[in-house]
Amino acid sequence: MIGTVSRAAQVLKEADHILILTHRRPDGDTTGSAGALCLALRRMGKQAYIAPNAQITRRYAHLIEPYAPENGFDPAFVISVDCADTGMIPPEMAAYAEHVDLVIDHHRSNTGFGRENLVMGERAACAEIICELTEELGIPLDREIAEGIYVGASTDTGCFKFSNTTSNTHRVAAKCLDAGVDGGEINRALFETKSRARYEIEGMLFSGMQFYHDGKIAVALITREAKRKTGADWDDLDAIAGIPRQIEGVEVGLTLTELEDGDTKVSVRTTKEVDASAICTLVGGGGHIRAAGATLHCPAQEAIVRMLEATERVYRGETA
Ligand SMILES: [Mn+2]
Repeated sequence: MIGTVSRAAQVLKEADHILILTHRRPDGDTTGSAGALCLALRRMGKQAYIAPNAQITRRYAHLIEPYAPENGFDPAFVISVDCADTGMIPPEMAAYAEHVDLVIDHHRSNTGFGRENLVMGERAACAEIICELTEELGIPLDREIAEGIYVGASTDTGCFKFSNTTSNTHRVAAKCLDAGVDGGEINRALFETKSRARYEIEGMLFSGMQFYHDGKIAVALITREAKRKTGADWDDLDAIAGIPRQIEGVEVGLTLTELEDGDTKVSVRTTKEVDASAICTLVGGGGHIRAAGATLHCPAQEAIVRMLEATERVYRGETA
């Protein structure tokens, strides 16, 4: 852990005119954490806003869009949530990336790029840290604040299923339920409902899956053409990287997505046998032990070769 919850709370008590930053390709954790924190700060009587995120999707828009800054707002204090490094901060927020006053995050790879940093790598979701912070600040957990925290905890743990889920995650979720959050409804919307585009792209992903290393490595490719054909957007692709690992015997699921600019986004999901972040570190990315990622500046076929090489190196016990 870098920094303490009590130190972060003390810093927040003194702060005002606050702007909260979320990460690129915003997920439920960065948006839920931002929304809950913004509300908590407002309950303390502070002026607090969330910077608009150009890549926000319909699934999570309601968590941050109501808190967009008013015209002419000039922040005196900047907070980032769920961002491991300045590279994760979207380009439209670049002016603030080098001047973050408080970093709140749970990525073990966090570089500590803030003036103050609260990084708790043992937490499954950044939202868990937000929950502890609100308690330290003495802000009662109401239904509205709890909804953001619950969405963050649920999405970063795959609906409380992934191995990163801890007793603390469940305690945080229990507090949110006590505050009036409808967990069943949130999880149905996030995990039990799929768009037509998602259903079609999953079909393509399953039929095109390739296996290596005695079936222990599965590679799925999402091409630009598949995205165009199905009309799938980032929202439809949310958490799709978990699919290859669902197949029995697969220890490493590599999901590659062709980006519009010619780069390839890679998401790695592993079972307990393999360290996903070790694989991604070898190709310039990072992340968590079971879920990590990287962006490779090459076409997808070349990216597949490089990822297979990196995975084989990790199997041989080599590290970066
Ligand atoms: Mn997170």
